[in-house]
Amino acid sequence: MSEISALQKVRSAYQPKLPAALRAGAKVVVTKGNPLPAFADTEKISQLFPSTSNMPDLRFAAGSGEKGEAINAAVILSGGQAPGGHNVIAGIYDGLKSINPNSKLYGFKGGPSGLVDNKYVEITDDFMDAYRNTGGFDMIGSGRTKLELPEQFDKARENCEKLNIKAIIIIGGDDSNTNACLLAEYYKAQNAGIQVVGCPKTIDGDLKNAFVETSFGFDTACKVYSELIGNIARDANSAKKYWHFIKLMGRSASHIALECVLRTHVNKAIISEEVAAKKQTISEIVNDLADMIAARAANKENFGVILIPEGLIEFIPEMKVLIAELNDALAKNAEKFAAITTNAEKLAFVETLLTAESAAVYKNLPDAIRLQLSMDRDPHGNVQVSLIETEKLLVELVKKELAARKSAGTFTGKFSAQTHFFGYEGRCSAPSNFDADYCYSLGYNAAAILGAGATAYMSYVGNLVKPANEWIAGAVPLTAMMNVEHRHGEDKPVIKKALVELDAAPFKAYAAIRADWAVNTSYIYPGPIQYFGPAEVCDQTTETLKLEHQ
Ligand code: FBP
Repeated sequence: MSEISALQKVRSAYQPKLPAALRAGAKVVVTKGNPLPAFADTEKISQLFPSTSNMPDLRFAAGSGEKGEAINAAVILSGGQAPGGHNVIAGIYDGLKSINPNSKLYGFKGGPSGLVDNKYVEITDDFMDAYRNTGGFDMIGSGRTKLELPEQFDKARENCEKLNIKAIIIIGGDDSNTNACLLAEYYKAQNAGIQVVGCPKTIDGDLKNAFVETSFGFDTACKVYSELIGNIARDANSAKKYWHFIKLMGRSASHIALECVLRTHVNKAIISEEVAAKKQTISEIVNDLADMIAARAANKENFGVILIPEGLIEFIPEMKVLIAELNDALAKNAEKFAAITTNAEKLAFVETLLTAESAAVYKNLPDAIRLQLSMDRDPHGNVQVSLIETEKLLVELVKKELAARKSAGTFTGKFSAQTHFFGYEGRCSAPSNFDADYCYSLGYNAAAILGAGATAYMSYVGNLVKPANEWIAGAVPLTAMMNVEHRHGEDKPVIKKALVELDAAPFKAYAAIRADWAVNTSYIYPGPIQYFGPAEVCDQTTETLKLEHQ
């Protein structure tokens, strides 16, 4: 590896903390709980997963340090980057070696496709050491290929057999762990002798449930974004001349926006799930923002910070209908649309394809957004909502609303806005102490699951609001988190994605204080992640986790 930073040099020596159950090695004493059926659609899940449903959860206690059989295992990273992925691999590597020094770990490259295409690297001490406590997924790469077809499973099995691999660990989000479960079921039903274990990854924070407290990466990503938001809030409060509209990553759920507002106390975080629950229209959202801006202007505070979740647009009922109509109409009229040469004609043509209600919504949007909605499509013909510049859309609409109020004499303040999008800035940061410890523990624990001979489990490390030495370790059956959902015209078994719950503690905490934060300048400036220093600065977890579990 080329030159590394001074921080990375020192940080590479950091020894992540493990739960007590794992400190004597990954060969652990296992206690089985009661069989855990799927939390919903129980019968259907039992039918679809005859070999892996209704398994008990497992709790681990420290073993005597005895060794077990050597295990050859494969690891893949799946989906978007999240801080701490390399530490999960380090945990698996050290855990496997603690069971038997002859164990081997193969990293399959570029995500799930690496397993099918047989692209791998054997992980050695030196190779592993270069990536300990670092951010990124560059050690073996990641990808978004879905591993879900029997042909892929057979090919992966063939490739594993060549290397005598008896276990696959999939580090991924809800979809990747759903696919881990399908793979585990397939192999178990075939008696293939390959265990499959999942680890919960995603900065979005939407892989959590009664069994999983949080996905890794959420902690670090939110801390990075909160540092940047705090810096912007301080700039806003210094210059007193801009409203900052900040879009935050998180494809669908608003957990990141909620956590960041709780950390920084900025004026507003729009929560998509609330917008959907209240069936808010885009003009209601814009009016709310304009009211807040006017209220602050009345206090001579013509500045502020607003957080916008990446997935907002799809949670606004009228926009959801519009997007669905556009997807459908443009798929049917792709050739005609492509033949039109000017943007103005394209927009006019699209309008003729929509119902009267959607055409009215479409017409009211700024041209740039109308073009983004009509043009940026993914390979399946769907609009790429994450590319829609919602932050700019809201600025344009708020500007229009305030101009109208100014003409009517009901707004006398100033409105000048800046837009930002924070996403990739947070995904590859060096993991916070929390994520460094949590990820290493998840990986080490995954090795313990393999040592216990289990398959179709997710690595579980819990009690996370307590210091790491009080964390508990175990495993949760993947099928316990599944339900059946209608996706792309079919009923499919999937791990349920966790959206922000409006009756849960994190949202309620925000709802209780937001009227104050909206009007009064109450900013907190969290500053950068600290790796060395007092525990109250370095080892704190997220506000979300604290509120959910204390
Ligand atoms: P995962 O769900 O795979 O963890 O990815 C999440 C995410 O970071 C979202 O927050 C974001 O919308 C998306 O990935 C961006 O994807 P890409 O890396 O393909 O641009």
